[in-house]
Amino acid sequence: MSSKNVEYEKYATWREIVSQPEVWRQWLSSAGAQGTVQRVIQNAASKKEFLFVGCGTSYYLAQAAAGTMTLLTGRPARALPASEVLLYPGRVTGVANLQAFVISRSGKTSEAVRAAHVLSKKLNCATAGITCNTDSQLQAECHETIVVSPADEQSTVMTRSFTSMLLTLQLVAAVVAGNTEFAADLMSMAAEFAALLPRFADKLEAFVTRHGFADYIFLGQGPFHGVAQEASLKVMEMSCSYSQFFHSLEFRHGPKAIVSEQTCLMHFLSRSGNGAEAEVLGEMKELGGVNIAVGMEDLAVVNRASDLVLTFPFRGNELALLAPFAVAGQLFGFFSGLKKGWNPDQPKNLTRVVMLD
Ligand code: F1P
Repeated sequence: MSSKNVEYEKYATWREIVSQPEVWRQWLSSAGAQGTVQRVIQNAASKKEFLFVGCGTSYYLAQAAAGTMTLLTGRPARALPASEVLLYPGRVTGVANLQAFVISRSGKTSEAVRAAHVLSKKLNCATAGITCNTDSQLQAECHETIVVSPADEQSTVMTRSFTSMLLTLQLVAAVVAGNTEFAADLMSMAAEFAALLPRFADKLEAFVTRHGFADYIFLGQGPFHGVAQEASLKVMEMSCSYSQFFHSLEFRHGPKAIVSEQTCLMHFLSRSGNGAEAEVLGEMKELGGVNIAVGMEDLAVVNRASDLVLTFPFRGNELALLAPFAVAGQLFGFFSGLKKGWNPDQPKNLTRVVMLD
């Protein structure tokens, strides 16, 4: 990282962002042996379907976790905002064979706690919580609750809490699927990303210094769509910018009308869909858009049409890259906010927890 990172150290948000590889490595090295994690895995292994529930960042985390669960286990998994469980409980079906996961960094968000209560106490659904807070109402509503305390944050904006709770749920999915190789991939990813994060930061810092945009687009398919949603929220929360997310190939079907030289598009390129996603990237360049490519392979077609390329060359399961790809969005939001004069530690209009009467 540039010498400027000394200046960034005053921001809790920055310290939390750059701490992620080490927090992941330490947490993942012990999480699997924790009694609560083992009980959650045992309960989940007997279920045929999965439901992941959260609010805001935690809902986008739910999306990425649901995609991972289905792709690893072959069993149906979906994500719902906590508000949907409260307003449309009829959308929760098949509870006898359903394992629900309620995700909340604070474990205090009113909608998340109330949704856990509806799931476990009204619908009699097996409900596991995951939080970063050691003292939360969520735990009282769930049958088991995983507490990822090393990932808790001082900041309002969620960064390492998102990635660490996601990695935990991916570890659960790996063990439920009997996929020990993927569990190992998560560990090796954490080790490899420690060296890459500073490079990502330097490149994004320089890119943001050179450019200013009127609007932002984040594109991803499969579980990477959850990462696109979260990256979009980071830019909104930290830079107060207009930002949207789409499935990569969906963007052609109308929304691309907004693309101009003032539009920045961050493409999360998966290995499974890379060719198709890279075509969209090339077409957006032709429309005048400014492309950031976040991928795992060095592709000439991507390099030619991108204004910034962030590559994590990883030979393991691509799903292990959901967390590090999210970090690209976190850094982009951080630098974009600073450039616009905002303080990432004091995001406009936001509170750390949304508590309702
Ligand atoms: C959920 C959340 C965050 C958002 C803000 C307000 O919090 O919506 O996603 O960034 O901090 O709360 P939680 O339920 O995960 O604690």
